[in-house]
Amino acid sequence: MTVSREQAPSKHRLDVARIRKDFPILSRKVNGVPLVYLDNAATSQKPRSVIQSLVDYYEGYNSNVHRGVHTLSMEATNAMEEARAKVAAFVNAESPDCIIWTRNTTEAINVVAKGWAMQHVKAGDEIVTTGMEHHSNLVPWQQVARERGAKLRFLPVAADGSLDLSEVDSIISARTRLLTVVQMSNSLGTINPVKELAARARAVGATVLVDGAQSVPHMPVDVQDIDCDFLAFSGHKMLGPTGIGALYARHEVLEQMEPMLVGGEMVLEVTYEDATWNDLPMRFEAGTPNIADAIGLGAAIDYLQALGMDQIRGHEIELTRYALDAFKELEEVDVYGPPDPQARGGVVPFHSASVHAHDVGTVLDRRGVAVRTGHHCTMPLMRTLGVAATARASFYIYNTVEEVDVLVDAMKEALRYFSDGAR
Ligand code: C6P
Repeated sequence: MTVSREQAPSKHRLDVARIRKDFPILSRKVNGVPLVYLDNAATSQKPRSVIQSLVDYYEGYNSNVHRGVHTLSMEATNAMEEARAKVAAFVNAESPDCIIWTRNTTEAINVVAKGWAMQHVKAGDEIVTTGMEHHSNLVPWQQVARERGAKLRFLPVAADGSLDLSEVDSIISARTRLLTVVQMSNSLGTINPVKELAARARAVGATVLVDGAQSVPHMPVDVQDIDCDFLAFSGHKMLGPTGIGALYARHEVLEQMEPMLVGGEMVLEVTYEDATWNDLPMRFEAGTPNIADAIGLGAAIDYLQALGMDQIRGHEIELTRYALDAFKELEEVDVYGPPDPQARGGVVPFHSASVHAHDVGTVLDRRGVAVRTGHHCTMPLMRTLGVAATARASFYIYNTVEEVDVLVDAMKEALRYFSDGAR
């Protein structure tokens, strides 16, 4: 390996070698070489403790929740509610009742769009978002705006990948009913000043939603400090199972919302003609919930908290700094997002005019390196950047600078291969 870069002295204290032993998948090979998993923004790998929590549930106390007085049902109910309390504490929610189980971030945002926005956004109102949103935090608002006669407005993306806030005082105005903004961009890595934006939105009486899909897994996030009304995030990006996510909602806002789904479990009293709604949070959880995966998310939070979110953030800043320096050696490659590793998460998107992103992905895969290629569910942003697709490396607790070296070497190989016309 020829890359000669000074490694910054380590301030974080993650024992990555030990952490890697907790993740069975990291010892597998891909195409005959060790797996280098750099697709964590898409989904993270799972530690043995999370996998074991699912086995424990199914082998030991599998049962429905909130329904039975029998022992298994009470054990399952307690475990799921304990997991809810862990999620609440993780984002500093006022109470576990402010946490609604969803399948993922996408569903959490839709719960707000259908259950809050359809009631509270009126004709002539404005919904303010940004030019770097994931489709999951854009398409629901397009629908709300269309159906309610409201207008969507965008805080634009500056050339360095940060938000251009020069017009913020005219974009967030007395007409703003909702500000909905991603805290960490999945396509640029940019960390947005959500606390300052929320304060600006509150000052004009607007409601605030934060898309925490990429931030909650990677940095400390505190809903009371941000002062947001909603925070949406997914378990599968933070060491938890797929199929479980959460919506944090401020208590008084939840009281003003309508449930998106109705049926069993979310009702208090039902007659042949009518029904009344259950207390929070069950009012928003119709039908049997995803019990096992909620418990698994609780185990994932235990794992993250044992490491410390500040330490995790520090580790990723170092990897990102190292990767940004390494990519500077590749002149034909453009790297997107803010140049300062402190201003971004561990997401490094890159693109070369000489190799299509999908070809990059294929060459990298031959070297065992898993990255995501494509538009990353941010098609409007790709148009702003002037590219159809990028390749994206994204880091987590188990990644190492040696893996960044493998990535950069493999990218050099892709550039050589395609510039030689050796297709
Ligand atoms: N981004 C990525 O590879 P779901 O799919 O519901 O768990 O998360 C949706 C979502 C919402 N907002 C942001 C900022 C996201 O990054 C994502 C998921 C993945 O970038 C899959 S498209």
